[in-house]
Amino acid sequence: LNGEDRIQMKRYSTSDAFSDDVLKAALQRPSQRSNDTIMNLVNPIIDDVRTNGDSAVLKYTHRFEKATSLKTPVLCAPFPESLMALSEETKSAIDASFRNILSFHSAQKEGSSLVVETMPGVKCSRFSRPIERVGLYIPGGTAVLPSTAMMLGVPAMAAGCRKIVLASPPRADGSITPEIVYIAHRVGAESIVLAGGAQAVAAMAYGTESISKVDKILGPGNQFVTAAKMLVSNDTTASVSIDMPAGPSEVLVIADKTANPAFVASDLLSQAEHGTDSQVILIAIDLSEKELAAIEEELHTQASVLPRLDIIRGAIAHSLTISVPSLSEAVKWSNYYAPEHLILQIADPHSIIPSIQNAGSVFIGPWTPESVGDYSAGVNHSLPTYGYARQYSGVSLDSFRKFITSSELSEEGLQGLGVAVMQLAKVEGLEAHRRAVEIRLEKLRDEKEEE
Ligand code: HSO
Ligand code: ZN
Repeated sequence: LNGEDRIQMKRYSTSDAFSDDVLKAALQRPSQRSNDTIMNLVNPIIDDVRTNGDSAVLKYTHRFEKATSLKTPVLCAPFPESLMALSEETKSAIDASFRNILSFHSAQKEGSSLVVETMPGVKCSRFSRPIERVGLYIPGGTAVLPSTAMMLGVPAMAAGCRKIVLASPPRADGSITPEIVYIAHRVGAESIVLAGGAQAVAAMAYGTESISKVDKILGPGNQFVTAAKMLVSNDTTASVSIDMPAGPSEVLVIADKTANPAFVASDLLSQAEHGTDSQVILIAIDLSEKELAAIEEELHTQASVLPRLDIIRGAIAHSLTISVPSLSEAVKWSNYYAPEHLILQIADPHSIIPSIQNAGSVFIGPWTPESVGDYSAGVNHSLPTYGYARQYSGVSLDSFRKFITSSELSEEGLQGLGVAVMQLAKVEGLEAHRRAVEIRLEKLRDEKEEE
């Protein structure tokens, strides 16, 4: 691997003659196929599944997954033991990760109800309820992702969702990877939809003869899955919501002189191996040419022996290194990019946490590779990509529940608040609103006079 074959990210430096605009252009996400093209492919599939149910789902699964022997698009609980046979190592790895994810997400229940007396006799409360029926999409594709089944299934279980449905494209023989079946069993899923793509999303949004309709669909997927999620959530007849728009995965590493070049390179590569559309960014703070070259050398040597080198090569082609003079400059560009994953390999990582504005999840210090969060630490790996970390959070317990508020006024409360309500109703010209208060205040006055 030499010359052109060298695995190397493009270099930029804020001290070059580059203006901010050049750097902003370099930090564009790899462009996605046009929205219209995707929508035109996905719309007819959704219509077909909505009208023809199971037979349409099966047709697409036979066509796209080549699983032509499949006769039914769903596997219902209780799942046979034979479909979740795992090695002891895998089972205990899943169990350990499961425990951590459950512990972190269950703790998110804390402080979920509140009561505030906004004025004497005016009590406002908020309490949560699980979303009853959720559909969890687990992508197939170049890697099987049982970890994603845990990242969605465990919080759904912790939130108390009554019906959990998983969907994942089956293998060509019609089967589902046993790790996913085992996790479905552990989270108490009612069924696994044996389908992928837009057809799986449509089946869960509308329901079919054998597939349960759900209230919310969560989970990452390719552009077809994302487009389908957006379309069904826009259709009021489906009455279904989604977690967030999803794009290709990405990581941004901030490294200074104290960073271990091998660690930095390994983190960049672990994200690059996800897909050719992944993007990895290194922000190097005040590194000498020699220090930068050491990271680049590590990137190249480590990549050369990785099994997914071809995918990595694709990702690295639109990835970059930015050299900056200071920590504050690094944070500025990181906030601008709003990475899904932010890794801090710097001397005092805690000092900059308060200035981090936009990131899906942060990995702090040399002993925290992104992989630990991807699988086992307890944090969620379903995170906002493509710059959506500016306005979205990753999946959490709250993704599986909603909040109900209540208010309760005493006589004293209405007497204190009534004037304001009546005046605002008057301003809005909504006389019935005003009267609803007045009628009560009159009653209180009458009662008082009788005494
Ligand atoms: N880094 C991915 C999640 C994942 N990694 C699953 C390994 N398996 C997106 O956050
Ligand atoms: Zn990953």
